[in-house]
This record gives sequence, C-alpha cells and structure tokens, in this order.
Amino acid sequence: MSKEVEEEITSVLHENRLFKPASDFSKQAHIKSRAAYTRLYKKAEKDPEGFWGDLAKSELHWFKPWKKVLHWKPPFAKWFVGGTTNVAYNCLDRHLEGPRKNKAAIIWEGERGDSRTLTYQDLHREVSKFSNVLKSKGVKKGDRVAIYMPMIPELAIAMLACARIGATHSIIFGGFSAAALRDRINDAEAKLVVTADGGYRKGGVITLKDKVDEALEEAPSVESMIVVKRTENDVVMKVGRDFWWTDLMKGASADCKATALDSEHPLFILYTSGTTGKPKGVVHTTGGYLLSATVTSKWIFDLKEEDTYWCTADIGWVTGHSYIIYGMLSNGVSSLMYEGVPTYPDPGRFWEIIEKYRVNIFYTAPTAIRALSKLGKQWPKKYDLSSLRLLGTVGEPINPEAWMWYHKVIGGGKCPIVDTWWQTETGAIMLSPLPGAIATKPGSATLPFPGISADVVNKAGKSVPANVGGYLVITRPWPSMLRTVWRNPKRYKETYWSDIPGVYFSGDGARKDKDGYFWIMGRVDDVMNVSGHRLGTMEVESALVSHAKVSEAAVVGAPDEIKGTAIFAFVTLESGQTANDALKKTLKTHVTKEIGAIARPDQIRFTDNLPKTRSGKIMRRLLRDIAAGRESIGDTSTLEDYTVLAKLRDDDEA
Ligand code: 7RM
Repeated sequence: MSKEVEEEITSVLHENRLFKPASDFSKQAHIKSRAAYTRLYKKAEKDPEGFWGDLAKSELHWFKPWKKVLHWKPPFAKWFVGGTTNVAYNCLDRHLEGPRKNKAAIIWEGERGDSRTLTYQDLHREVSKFSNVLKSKGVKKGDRVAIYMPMIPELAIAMLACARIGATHSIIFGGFSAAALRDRINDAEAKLVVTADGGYRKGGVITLKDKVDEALEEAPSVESMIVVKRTENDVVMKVGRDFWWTDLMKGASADCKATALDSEHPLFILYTSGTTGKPKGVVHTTGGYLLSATVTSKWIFDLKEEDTYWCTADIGWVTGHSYIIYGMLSNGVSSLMYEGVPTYPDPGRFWEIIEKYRVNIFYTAPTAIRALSKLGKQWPKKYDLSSLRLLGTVGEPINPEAWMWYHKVIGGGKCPIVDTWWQTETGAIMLSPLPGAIATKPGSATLPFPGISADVVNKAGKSVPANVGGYLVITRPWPSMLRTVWRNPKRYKETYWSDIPGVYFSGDGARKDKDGYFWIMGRVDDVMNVSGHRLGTMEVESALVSHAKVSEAAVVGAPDEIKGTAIFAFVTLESGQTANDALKKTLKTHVTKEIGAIARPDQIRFTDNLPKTRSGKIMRRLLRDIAAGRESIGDTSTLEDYTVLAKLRDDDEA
C-alpha cells in the first residue's frame, strides 16, 4: 500500500438478522459450540506456538520433526524450523495405507459433460510418473515451473508433481494474455512450462499453446514445454523444446519417492496484481502453508469422510490452490473440479452438477451468486439440491440480499453459510464462521479462526471502538502467511508491514460490531471521502442491491467541486427490468431510506456489465476513471472483458 493510510471510515450499514447453527448440524460438527470455539481461540491466544505445534503433529506427516515452531524476526517468519515434510506425500501417499486408497480424490467434470474420476491411488501414480517426467527434463529441487492450463486433471497432477520433487510452481490463470504470461515467467525465471493445446470455455474453444509460444519469444529462462492434448486445436511443436504430455508419460516410471523438503522450502509463487506497477510474486512455503490449509479446510468446511466437496474457483487463483487441491486432498476428501463456466450450456449448469454428484459442500463467489440469482430461481428449482449441507463464499463482501438468496434458494434454508475472508497473501482463510459453532449474520465474515489475531485499527495501530470503520490488520504471524514477495523482500516489507506499525495490513477496511463480528467494507483504496465522511463502497452497494429490481451495483467516488467527492453508482438490473430516470430516482430514495442521506448516490448509470477481474472482483479503480472522465492507466491485464470499458465510456457520450 503506497497510499497513506488515513483516518477512520464511517459505517452506515445496519444488518440485524442472526442465523444460529441448527442443533443437528452442531452435533455432528468438528467444532460443536460457541464455547468450544472460544476454548480453542483462547488456548491459541495464550500459547500460539503450542496450539499450532500440536496441530502440526496431529494433522500432518513429517519426515523429520521440527526444532522450533516459530522463528519470528519481523516481518520475516519461519514455521516449524528444521522440520522436513512433503506436501504431495501428505496429499497422496499417506492415504494409500487405509480405506482411502480407492476413494475418489478428484471428480472431474468437463464443460461438455465428459467426466473422469481419479482415486487417491490413480492420482498418486500419475503424479509420480509426471514427477519423473519433470526430472527427465532437468527440473531440480528449487527450480520454477510455470503452469498455464485449463481446468483439467493434468493441472492438478502437474502441481502435485512439482510439490513432490520440490520444484516451485507458478500457476498462471489460463485467461491471461501472452504478455502477462511472459512477465510472470520472466519474474520467476521458470525453467519449464506445462500447458495444453487449448481448453473449452463458454461453449467455445480457447487456445493456450500459441500464447506460450509468443511469451517464450522473450522468456530466455525456459528450456522446455510440455503440452497436454485437450482440444482439436492445431499447434506447432518446436523440435527439442516442446513435448506432448502423453508421449513423455508413456515411458515414465510410476516410482518416485517424495523428497523430504525443509518446512520453509518454497511450494509456490502466485502473482497478484497491484493497482499499479508490476504484479507481485507472493511466495508460500511448505509446512506452515499446508498446516493452515489443512486445518481451515477441516473445521470451516466441516469435512467428513463421505463428503463430496465442490469449490468452483479456478486453480489459477489462490482459492483453487488451497481449497480445491492442497487443503482438501490433505484431508483425504473427494474434491470436485469443473472445467467450465456456470452458464454453459444454460444457467442451470452448477445446479445440475450438484444434483449429478450429490454434492454436500459448495464453495463459490458472490459474483457467481449475484449473476445466477439474476437469472431467476427457475434454474435451481429444476434440480434436486437436497444433498447440500454447507455453503461457502469467498472473494468479495457478499451483500446481505445475495446471502439471503443463497441461503433460501440454494441452501433450502437449512445449510449454514461460511463467509470466508482471506487473501492470496494469507494463504488460508482468516475470518469465517465455524459452521456448527458460530451464529451467522448476512454479510459478515464473523470471527477470526483460532490462532489468528485480527483487529480493526486506526492509522496509529490503535484498536477502534465497536462499529467504527478502520483498517483490517493481523497482529501476529500465522503459519500460511506469505513469506516474501519473490526476490523482493523490500516490496514485501513496504506493501504489508509499513503503513501501520508492527502489524500486517491487509489493505481492506472493516468494522467490528458489538459482538466482535467483522464486517469487511472493501479495499481501502476504494473508500470515498464524501463531505468529510469516509464511506466504504460495500455498504452503498448493498443498499442498492437490496432493491428488488437491482442485480448488482458498483459504487465509486467522483471528483465534485462542492462535496469533494460525489457518489457515482453503476447499476445492473434484474433481467426484464427497464432502465429509466424514474428508476434512478427511486433507487436514490431507496438508499437514503436504507442507510441515510449521506450515502445517497449523486449519479446512477445503468449498465449490462461491470468491469471485473478474471476471478470476478469488481474493478472499481477503472470505474473511478470513467466517473471522473479520465483515461485509465495502470495494470488492466486482469480485466475479464475489455469491451465492458469501451461500452461504459460510450454511454458517457450518449
Ligand atoms: C481469497 C481471495 C483478496 C481480497 C481481500 C478482500 C476480498 C476476499 C472476502 C473479501 C469480503 C470476503 N484472495 N475478499 N474474501 N471481502 N468478504 N469473504 O479472494 O487475493 O484474490 O483477494 O478479496 O478485499 O483483500 S485474493
């Protein structure tokens, strides 16, 4: 965060609904009551190293025990110092001894309806073979491997193979351009790239290998490329550099021992874009990362042996890393992986998959919930969703209206919802209800996970009173914290540990209510200063979305001579609604009624789509430029649909 952190944020949202866990859910849950949560939380607070050390012993396999749980030289942490382990061993080998051997590890559904199931034994064999393939191409412990693939099982195999031999993977989401791919490959100096000839998406075929070819024209570190055949796309194979996955796998031995790796060995780099400047390579290591991913998966998703779990994220984002692959396989769960989009071939696709596989636990993003709710409940109503027992959300604040739709229409009013707050940098979930223990409030990520010390503070690092907005910080190191920015410890220190003295600053604004529940108010960069009040965007957006005709809203500040900042709202309507001036007036009045005149939008613009990142987050920075009539500068490589910006600008002239 380069911007100076300013003063408190005014909160205007009032949400009073409370949903207590049903007693039959609590009875079977890992953490069964608020009292049990409090006991764990207090235990961890009193003795964090004892708490995490005990869990590391009970939940993970170590080749060699650690000497010290935590070495903390702020802001640099080492967890489980001197211990050796292996992430792939914990996700695969240790399950082969017992009844999980022939249990589904990955249940894969292709966009076109094809499917594959890999048992733990199958996955172990494929991973071992691919580990040997990587070795045969000269990949050694500590080398970086770039992975640029569609959501197919080979993606999981490739990442686990890297983990098995101690190569550090850098997964680049398949929607990125050749230039974005090149920059990420170069920053990490990857030696090898794993890709595919293409993938299926939104009913069409995307290409991937051609983008790698283009990237490699200016990426001298790469020696070879391995290509999975997924589509009928024509590709050009460069002799001596490019190899087909199946050709190499054919001859590979299925015997490859998992390397004993130091607990602090870098497991992966994942690039996250800053608002300006080049993307940051967030570095996660081995033991601490796996511990947090494993324990949060187990307690927050309340994993049981017989569950079928589905997270709809792409593995190219941190959510896919931690909650499709590592956290789930470490727990021996059956994790469903879907190749395509929610609306192909029709808006019932997610619900059809839940019915087909009898999914029990479903984890998705508010953007998907809002988009699917806009298409109407006739789609989910066509399918039997009664297998669901737990729902989750991640990625953005969930508006209370979207929460209620998810609860009623998808969860049938009976499933707890875990609203999980975390970041690429945190590696694992930090704030979330434990579903059998914590009563939920729509729109709140509730309380910190045991062992996580979170607070809302002012610029000076002092806790702010209840219901006063401030900066969300983590005050103690945690096992899955990012260790550094790849080859840039200075940027690590400046970005996360400098604005507020002594603590990790998340970049998010938040408030705690009188019950200690956290309410995320959005990125601090998005906060609007209206007539001297600092308002988060989230609360105004929630007020707009609570109107029956509104599907989605994004609110930004625009320069205003009198107020300093005027509130500018971009609004997407429910299907079938017509945009007109009368509705603009109605919505302005609605916001005034819901949260007060201070938050009344000065301008409303209707739009069919909002600019979003490829992982579904609204890019308010770009909307701010449009509202101010400015040209957009800074990184737009994460933008999902470039035509949205042009359309929003055209409307400007109309
Ligand atoms: C997991 C992920 C991180 C940013 C974070 C927040 C926002 C994520 C929630 C949320 C409100 C949530 N990693 N965010 N989860 N805001 N409630 N439950 O999304 O690095 O891509 O993004 O996402 O602003 O700082 S991420």
